[in-house]
Parts: sequence; C-alpha cells; structure tokens
Amino acid sequence: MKFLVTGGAGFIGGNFMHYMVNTYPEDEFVNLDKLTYAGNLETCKPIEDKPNYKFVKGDIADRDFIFQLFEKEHFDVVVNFAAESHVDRSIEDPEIFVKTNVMGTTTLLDACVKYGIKRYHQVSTDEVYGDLPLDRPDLFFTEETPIHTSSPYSSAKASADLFVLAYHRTYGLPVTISRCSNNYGPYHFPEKLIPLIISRALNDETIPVYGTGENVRDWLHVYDHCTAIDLIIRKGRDGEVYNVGGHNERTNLQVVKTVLHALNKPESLITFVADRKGHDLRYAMDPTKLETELGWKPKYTFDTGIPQTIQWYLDNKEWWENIISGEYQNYFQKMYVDK
Ligand code: NAD
Ligand code: TDX
Repeated sequence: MKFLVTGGAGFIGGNFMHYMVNTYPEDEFVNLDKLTYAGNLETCKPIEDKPNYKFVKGDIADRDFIFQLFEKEHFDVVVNFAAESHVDRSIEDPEIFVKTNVMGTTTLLDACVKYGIKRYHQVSTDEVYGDLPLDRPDLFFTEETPIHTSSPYSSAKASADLFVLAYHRTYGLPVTISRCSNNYGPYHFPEKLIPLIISRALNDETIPVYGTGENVRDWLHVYDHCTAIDLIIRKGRDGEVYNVGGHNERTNLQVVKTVLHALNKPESLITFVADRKGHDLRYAMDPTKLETELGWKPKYTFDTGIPQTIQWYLDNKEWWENIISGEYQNYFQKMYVDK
C-alpha cells in the first residue's frame, strides 16, 4: 500500500513516520510537509535513507499542487496530521488555522474524491469536545459528546472533522477520525508544556504556569497514539470516530513538579503568569470504543513515559537546542516577557 502522510516533519507525524516506515517495510510512505516553524527535517533523519520513505515539501492547502501529487502518486491511504497545532498561537493569529486546518483538509478530501483512496484518516483532538468541569471527575468525553469548542485552534479542528464526516455521507469517502488527548514524547516542539518544562529547567530558567496551574490535561505517550492510528486505519470502521487516551489525568502543576523532581531542579523555578484566554479547564478521554472494538492497549503510563521522554531530551540536546536558539526566542519574548 502507498501512504500519503501529511505533517510528517512535526511531532506526532514524525513519530508516526518512524513507526510505520520501520514496522511496514513492504508499504511505501510519502511525507508531505510545508516545513512551517514546527516542521523539522532533523526529526526525519533516522528514516530518510529507508527505501520505502520519501519526503515532499508542499502545502496541503495548495490545490493545484495537491491534485498534481495525487495524479502522479496513486495513494491508497491518506493520513492527515498537517495542522497549525498550538492553541496560544491560534489566539494571537487565527487566520492561518482556518487556512491550513480547514481548507487544507477540504483540499485533501477533494483530491481523495477525485482520485479515489481506500482510507482517509483525520488526526483530530479531544479539544473539539470543549472542556469538563474540575469538580466532576466522573465525567469523560465519549464519541457521542457534542462538539463544543473554545479556541480558534479547536474550532478549526472541529470544522475539519465535520467536513470529513460530510464527505463520508455525501460522497461515500471511506474515512476514519481519531480524537486523542494531549501527547508527549520525543521530538515535541518546546513551545508545548512538557518539552518547555524540560528544556527550560535544564537551562535553570523559569517555568511559566498559566493561571492557578489547576487545569487538568489527560496525557498519552506519542508512541501509543501512533499504534492507535495504525489500528484504526487498518481495522476501524468507515465513517467512525475513535477517542484515544490512557486515563493519565494530571493538573498542570503536578506535571511541572513531576518533571522538576525528575531533573532534580527546584520548585522555585515555577512562575505563575497570566491565564490563557478561554483556557479549557479539564480534558479526560473515554477510550472504551477503541479498546473493546479494536483491542488497543497503551504501552506507557505517565509514570513510565515521562522518564523515557526526559531521557530522550537529555540524549538529544542538539535537536531542541537548535530550535530554541532561533526564531523561537522572539516568540517566547512576545508571549511571556513583553505581555
Ligand atoms: P506539530 O505542530 O508538531 O506539527 C505539524 C506539522 O504540520 C509540522 O511539521 C508543519 O510543518 C506541518 N504543516 C503545518 N501546516 C502545513 C500545511 N499547510 N501543509 C503541510 N504541512 C503543514 O503538531 P503535532 O503536535 O505533531 O500535531 C499533529 C496533529 O495531531 C495535528 O493535526 C494536531 O491537531 C493533532 N493532535 C495533536 C495533539 C498533541 O498533543 N500535540 C493531540 C491530539 C491531536
Ligand atoms: O507555558 C505554558 N504554561 C502552561 O501553564 C504552556 C505552553 C502551557 N501551559 C498550560 C496550558 C494547558 O492547560 O499547560 C497545558 C498544556 O498546554 P499545551 O502544551 O499548549 O497543550 P494544550 O493547549 O492542552 O493542547 C495540546 O493538546 C491537544 C496540543 O497543543 C494540541 O495540538 C492538541 O490538540
């Protein structure tokens, strides 16, 4: 089978490329990525010489380019990771989120309708469900929870999901959607909470915690997200949504303290800063459908995944030091210092 994987130079797409290229040597993988600030070909270095892997630079929202690529390559499966992924950036500048996350998705869907595919898989997020109250630990997001978004990022991701489902109903396109909780693991861009804590703590820099730090996220190691997507592509039912999560809920403050303790760094590095606008309170996934229908089981818990991730950042300093030494400095200054 021939796969088109978009956003494969990013965090989750990159991990997925590593996993798939190595697990399925008989399949072919084309990695299409625009190489935005979040795309990094260093992430693809370990697989770049594999015979079943190829990189193509391009924009999923560029219709002419996408149609030419489909005409030439005859894909069997499309897995769409490409997106603007950072909530804070979507609050500062929503437009590119509409262009890439919504119009990029509809462009890919149109190409799939025209050229035909066996499976289109959309990588979505728990954020499409909005948030849960902090005082109701008995509540979880299921696939039936209504879409109820908070940020420009989640609104764009939810719009894309609705188009994916509409193309299934209207044109009979064989689609699946996975909605996953917060990921962490190797190759995670240091603007996101966990790699931000690790990289800043290693440099003895302050850790900005939004608001009270009591907001709850449900954390999953990226490896387990990749195995879930692989299963859904191969065994999931057409037109279905699958929630992905491992029941690893932590407050942001718990996450920061866990990482600081593991690195032997003082809690005095914690600095409370202004809250994110519209900050979602709690995410918590119910992955029962994925577990019972497809037999998915995560390999990592938070307690085993965090030490593995910290070790990766210690062993791969060059990867993240290159990132935080460039344009990222201007971003950090704007977000946390100039405000
Ligand atoms: P990321 O920002 O690390 O990577 C996104 C990648 O997409 C980058 O390589 C970037 O260059 C590429 N890209 C951006 N715009 C593009 C365009 N127009 N055309 C082609 N490529 C483009 O993001 P991530 O954290 O790896 O997230 C990947 C996907 O998973 C996203 O769709 C995101 O919504 C979803 N998701 C993320 C999480 C999480 O915790 N990070 C959780 C659930 C779902
Ligand atoms: O410096 C920070 N301080 C802080 O307190 C940052 C960057 C974040 N936070 C808080 C905000 C959130 O409550 O930590 C939590 C996690 O923040 P992010 O890492 O920005 O992730 P989140 O907003 O939860 O979204 C992530 O998970 C769902 C991904 O970025 C999305 O792409 C995915 O869909």
